[in-house]
Amino acid sequence: MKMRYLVPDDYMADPAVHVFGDRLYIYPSHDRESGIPENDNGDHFDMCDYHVFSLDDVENGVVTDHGKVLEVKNIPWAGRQLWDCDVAFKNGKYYMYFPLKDKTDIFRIGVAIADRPEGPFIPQPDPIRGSYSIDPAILDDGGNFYMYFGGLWGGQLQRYRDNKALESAAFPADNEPALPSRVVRLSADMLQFAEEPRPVVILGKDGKPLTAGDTEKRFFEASWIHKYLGKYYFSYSTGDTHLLCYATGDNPYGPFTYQGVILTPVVGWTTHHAIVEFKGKWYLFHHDCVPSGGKTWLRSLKVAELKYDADGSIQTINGGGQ
Ligand code: FUB
Repeated sequence: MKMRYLVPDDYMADPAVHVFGDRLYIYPSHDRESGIPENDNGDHFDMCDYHVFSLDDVENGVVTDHGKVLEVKNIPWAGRQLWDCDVAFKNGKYYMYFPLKDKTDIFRIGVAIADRPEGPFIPQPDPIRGSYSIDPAILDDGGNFYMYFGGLWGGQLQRYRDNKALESAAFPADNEPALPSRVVRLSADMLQFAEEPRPVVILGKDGKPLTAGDTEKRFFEASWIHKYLGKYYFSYSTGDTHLLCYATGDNPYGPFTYQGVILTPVVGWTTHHAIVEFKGKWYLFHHDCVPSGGKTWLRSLKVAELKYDADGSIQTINGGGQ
């Protein structure tokens, strides 16, 4: 199939995608022009609501916009910036996990609940206890639910070690292990962490953890997780080197071994994705800034078919940028 823009009339980014029933649901960030100048802190990603989209045929189907399903103004603990969310289904309810800065400008992860996949989602009064940073992605592993999260720079992950806030942000030296994404099992009621978050260690082919200086391979943000032929595929953005990469492992906690590039750089700064199987084909949902003429904070949703080689490797897709 050809790459396809999914929502040509609005700016949407950071897709999380799941099949619920016989439809595919897309949960993106909703980009907007708020006039905040671009900076390394990501202040220009000043989103204030989410829409949900669904379709029944990825290649030709009409994309239904289910409208606004959650707004910053209705979240009791809100400060600003609704970034990449994800949604999970358990026991008849849909749980949306979203990162948002609280009133002290610290990112926390909140939960909102709906009766239907298209929302509306009603937020809990407080963020998840012990949550921090951004980009939650949920794995339903046969009824056990795991959240992967974290992001560098504006995502604030460099402000934490061992799940505790540092007095000030600290990056490892280039030859030290890279800062990892985190994984944590969710509580039975889906509203809290059931344990302390653990590091998602990515090993190089030499069996050693990737280092902070290995910027074309190490984790930066945009965690996603899917299973293929019994293996766990952890995928992510390398941020300032603009690649989507993946690593594979044998269980949800890893370690994962680096495998390669899924998507070369797109037009824009951020790259972010979801991988999902629907009606017998695999798809990569992602975004770029072509329709906005390269404005990094106004991104558009795209989809391309994703293919595996016989050994389970993912074939690299050309993002068309840089
Ligand atoms: O959309 C805001 C941020 O940009 C996301 O949380 C990151 O993953 C990046 O795509």
